[in-house]
Amino acid sequence: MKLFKNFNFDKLKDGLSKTRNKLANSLSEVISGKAVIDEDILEKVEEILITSDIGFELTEKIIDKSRIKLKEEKDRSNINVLRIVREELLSVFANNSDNHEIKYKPYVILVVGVNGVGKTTTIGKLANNFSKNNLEVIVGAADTFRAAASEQLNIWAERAKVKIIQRQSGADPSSVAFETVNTAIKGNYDVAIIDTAGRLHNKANLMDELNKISRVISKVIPDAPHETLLVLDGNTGQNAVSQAQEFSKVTSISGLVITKLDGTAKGGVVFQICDKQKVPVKYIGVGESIDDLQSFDPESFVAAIFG
Ligand SMILES: Nc1nc2c(ncn2[C@@H]2O[C@H](COP(=O)(O)OP(=O)(O)OP(=O)(O)O)[C@@H](O)[C@H]2O)c(=O)[nH]1
Ligand SMILES: [Mg+2]
Repeated sequence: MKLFKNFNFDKLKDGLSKTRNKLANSLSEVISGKAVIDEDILEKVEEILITSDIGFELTEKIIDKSRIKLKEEKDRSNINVLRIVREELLSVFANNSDNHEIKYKPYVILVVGVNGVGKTTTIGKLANNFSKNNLEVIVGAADTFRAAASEQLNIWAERAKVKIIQRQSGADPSSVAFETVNTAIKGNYDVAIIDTAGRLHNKANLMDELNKISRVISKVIPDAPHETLLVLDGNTGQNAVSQAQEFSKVTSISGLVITKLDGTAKGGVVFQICDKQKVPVKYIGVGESIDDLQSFDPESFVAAIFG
């Protein structure tokens, strides 16, 4: 069974306009009109890449390759450098397989990430997309930490017209997850999505709780959760990079969701995270409304940034 594909290039391009300005347009400005690309220009390119949240290591890789290729090639015109940068950035996603397949029923998705990154909103958007594609969805409010969290998920569940499992705040998050997965089995649901509290990556007890939720789910279905999505706020740049590192140390992340890519100049961070984590980006958030979650497509993402 195929997962949904939600894709709107214009919306993506629109959302990434600040990133495009910072990255691609600045590169063009530095390079265009120059007959020969020399060390001075490469230094400027390097500076633009670093300040575009692509990260030091990835930038060095790109600059080294550019240097080698420029030596090899006779045509040192501006288009070449831009092409190298573009190719190298795209190659970061080489392992970003287009794995949008539901192989199990119920397909259990656990959603994790620090507070405020957009977990609950993403679940609402995911539920809506699945539901629109004729999949029966159930969501579980395992964020029992904050009183309003369950109500917020409930609002999304109503919008997406899907079932929700809720308990009073302070209840054991694992028990909510357990009940959600059990109800999914009994009710013959296709997808179960579990919301979790915005745990701080430096709080060991919260990380333990996350592992406990995972363990409890796998007691009901041995292979579950089939997907553990880490949600990162693209707008936080370097912070998102360190969150990805911290989370992958303690739990096995199968995919990334990068939110708030609308209106940020820090979209370059997606390259850095993917380069460091070797975990595929599955979805990106480009706005606050229910249709603003897109399936991540590397080629289109790069094309949207480079115009
Ligand atoms: N512009 C924009 N805003 C977003 C996006 N995704 C989420 N938001 C907003 O980010 C804020 C936080 O979203 P939540 O879904 O509550 O975040 P959370 O991770 O569940 O937060 P906690 O439950 O506190 O841990 C809300 O105001 C959302 O509307 C996005 O892709 N673009
Ligand atoms: Mg939440």
